[in-house]
Amino acid sequence: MTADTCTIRSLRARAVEVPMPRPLLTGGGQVSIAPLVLLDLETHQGITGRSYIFGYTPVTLKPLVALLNELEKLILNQPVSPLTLAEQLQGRFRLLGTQGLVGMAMAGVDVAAWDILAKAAELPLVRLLGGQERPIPAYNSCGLGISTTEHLLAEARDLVASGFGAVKVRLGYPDSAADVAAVRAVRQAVGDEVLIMSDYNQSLSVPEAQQRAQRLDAEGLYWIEEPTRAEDYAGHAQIRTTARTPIQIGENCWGPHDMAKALAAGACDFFMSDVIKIGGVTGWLRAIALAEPVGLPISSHLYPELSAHLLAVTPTAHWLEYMDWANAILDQPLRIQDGQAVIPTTPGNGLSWNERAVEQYLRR
Ligand code: SMN
Ligand code: MG
Repeated sequence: MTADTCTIRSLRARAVEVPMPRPLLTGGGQVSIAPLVLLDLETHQGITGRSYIFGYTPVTLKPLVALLNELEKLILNQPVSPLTLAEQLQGRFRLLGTQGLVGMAMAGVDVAAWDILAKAAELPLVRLLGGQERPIPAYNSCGLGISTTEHLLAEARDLVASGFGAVKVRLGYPDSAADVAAVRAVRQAVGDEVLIMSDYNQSLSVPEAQQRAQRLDAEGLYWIEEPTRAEDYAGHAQIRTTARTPIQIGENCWGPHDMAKALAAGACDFFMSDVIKIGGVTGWLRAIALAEPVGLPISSHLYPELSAHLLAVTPTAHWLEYMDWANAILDQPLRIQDGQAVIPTTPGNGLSWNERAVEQYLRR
């Protein structure tokens, strides 16, 4: 089977609500279930490409499925060429813009299309992209929401028990002293060797962020993520002028174009790419090309299964964000060994559904 013979037969989109093993309160709101849309892009040649979209809130699930059902009509019978599909869909939505759900739906199709190419070539995605399977350092992002110090202590111990060398704590408590107390609880639980990332989920004003970052500088955090509104690149640049701890942003950049603006503004020390918001595999490849010449460390956001392949071909690869939120509906959840993600050697991106679980969590 060669890739150029594949043409699109159908696009199936199903919404599931998967309970999260550890519900998470962030500075930007509560997440207790993973609202996912599962995509199956079928070809006339019998190869099916897969991807999923994290919808953030169940409110997006039905609109995303409806959008994908409309997108199906636009791509039916087309060759599986992610770049051509991207160009066509970008043109189609030029007047509307490709942020938000439209951009996410497009990226979902892109990821599934690349999966088809990899399967047709009988290669894992990482190899199709010219790389090789290698262990990818991962931090455990499964828990440590805003909580009591007792809970943080116990949870942090759990999160490193399986060998993770890094965890992420959510901040944005009512005051700076409580932020510091949360970080200290996690530090007490994990010891000095484990890295602690932190995430404010956009909850502070710029002056408040500057004050809190200054207090946190003494705590040895590995990064402070999204201290203020994601699109306020100037604000993040301002925070960087007084914070010693590196500033991480990027999960809310819509495509490499937003990323270019963030970099031009000097908004961050580290960048984390969300494979769906950045525009799929195609968007990711374009984003990492911006990072390489300036030596900008690239981490991933959500989608650990897919991001492992992509970080393996990222010249400035940094950390994989590990969460187990899709595990329940996956046939082969991503394996973590000694704190590192293990890229599967099966053809494609490694996503396949546990149909019994999908049936159980299906949102009709
Ligand atoms: C996050 C993203 C999506 C849902 C919950 C929390 C957070 C992260 O910003 O970076 O993991
Ligand atoms: Mg974040």
